[in-house]
Amino acid sequence: MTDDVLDTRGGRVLVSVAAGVAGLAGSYALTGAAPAFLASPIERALARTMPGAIVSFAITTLGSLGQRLNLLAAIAVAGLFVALAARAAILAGEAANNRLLPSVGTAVVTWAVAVALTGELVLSAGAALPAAGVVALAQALDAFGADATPISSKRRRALSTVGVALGAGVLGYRLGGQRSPTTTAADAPPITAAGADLEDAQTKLDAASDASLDVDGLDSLVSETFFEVDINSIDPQVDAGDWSLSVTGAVEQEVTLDYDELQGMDAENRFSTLRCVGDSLNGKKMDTALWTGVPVDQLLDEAGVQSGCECVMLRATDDYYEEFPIEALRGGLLVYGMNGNVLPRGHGYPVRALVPGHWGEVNVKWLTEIEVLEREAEGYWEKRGWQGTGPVKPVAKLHHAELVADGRRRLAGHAYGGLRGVARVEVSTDGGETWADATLSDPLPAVDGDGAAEDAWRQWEFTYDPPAGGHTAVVRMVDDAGDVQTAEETDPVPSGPSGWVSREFA
Ligand SMILES: Nc1nc2c(c(=O)[nH]1)N[C@H]1C(S)=C(S)[C@@H](COP(=O)(O)O)O[C@H]1N2
Ligand SMILES: [Mo]
Repeated sequence: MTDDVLDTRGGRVLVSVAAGVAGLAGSYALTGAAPAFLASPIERALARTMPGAIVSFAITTLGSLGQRLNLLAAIAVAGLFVALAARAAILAGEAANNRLLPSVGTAVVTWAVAVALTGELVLSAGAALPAAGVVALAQALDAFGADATPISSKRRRALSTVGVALGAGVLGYRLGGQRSPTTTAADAPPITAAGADLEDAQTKLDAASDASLDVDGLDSLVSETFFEVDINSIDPQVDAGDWSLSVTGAVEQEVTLDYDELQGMDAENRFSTLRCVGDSLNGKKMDTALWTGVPVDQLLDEAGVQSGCECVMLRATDDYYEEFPIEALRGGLLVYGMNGNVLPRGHGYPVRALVPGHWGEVNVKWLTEIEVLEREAEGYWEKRGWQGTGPVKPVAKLHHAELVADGRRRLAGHAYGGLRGVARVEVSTDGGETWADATLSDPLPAVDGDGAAEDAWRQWEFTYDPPAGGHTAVVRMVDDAGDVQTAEETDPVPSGPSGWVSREFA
């Protein structure tokens, strides 16, 4: 019986797991949150195959943490692969009585697994070398401490190996984090497309800041940070030079467009609000941007649409797909710019669809194909129990409350009704008995600069003398047709939340 860590079962498991941690860390350090990261292809496979009930449960009960579960599971599986590679190499080395086999074997097998998963020959070394290094370290420590040392020293050797692996983990996490993309439009470079009118974009953005209500702490009319919802935590990385979009299926002729061609076409700058069907009633998955893109309908006309169901399927590089009426797409844009800058990776770089008035999910990012269908089909979320391809439900949100001078209270928020428009926001300070009109921000400008943007939210503000004792404030919006937002409360699942937002004040 020797005194080697690697001679015990537990020791081998410990070193293998440490190798798994180091392998993940090394991979992440080189790639950041990119498709070349070892866990990314596993996450995509999970996103494709995870049963809808689990996905919906995770998202609705755990919120954004739920959306990270796939990633956590993928990281665990990727780490396990590396650990198994290390364990096999350690055992093989012992069986062959070969001192090089454990580390070299770990490197080779981990590299092969990483290449098989990611297809990256060079970046896969990021996983292989640190994993092999941990195995070599455990061997070296064993070699130094092998001579008649007390058992505590064996434990110390094992802990040293684990400590080094954890240190590598922290370092890899930091380095990878620095490589990972920022997703706000403000950090992206300006648009350079020939077909885009940048002066017009700037004029509109200026108009938006003029129109914003003067309420400290209320989100501006153009969102400074824009929510993100993805089926994967790790976004696709698409090279604009390699990108193309095809119109396929029930068409007279297929049409294909590349990035340069798209950027040369006449584009428009359009304010539009997006809201996720999985948003909670008073949640934050609702934001507004100035989008720059080319109207889709000219492309559809060029292809000559002959759909039996008057419906289309949009597809993307992350294997996401959504089906909805062609009519809705006709009013849409192929977007490559956001707030005057290049569309950020997190929002679909190089090109996403913008479909006015509809739930966020049909605004397909990293868009590559518009398939005109003969028959209705289900989209990614509909296969998982959602019904989020239709028009958004109207909502007035209450995100701001403060006490101002003279004991008065000020409430504020945003209201959005898609193409129904926002004509009024009404506030009740007696739990819904009586209602008064809130002050609205001026509408954002329309595409041609005249009149109001068709599909954009408005801010509202209401200041009042609070009654003595407690009271409940309630808000609701009224659309351009005079219809009041429904009071009936529903969950986000399956077709979006409804009801009136209310808040109690003591
Ligand atoms: N390719 C692709 N497009 C996508 C998604 C996705 O996961 N993959 N998520 C959709 C959902 S559910 C929403 S709500 C919107 C969110 O857009 P944003 O992330 O730019 O805010 O993108 C939609 N487009
Ligand atoms: Mo969504």
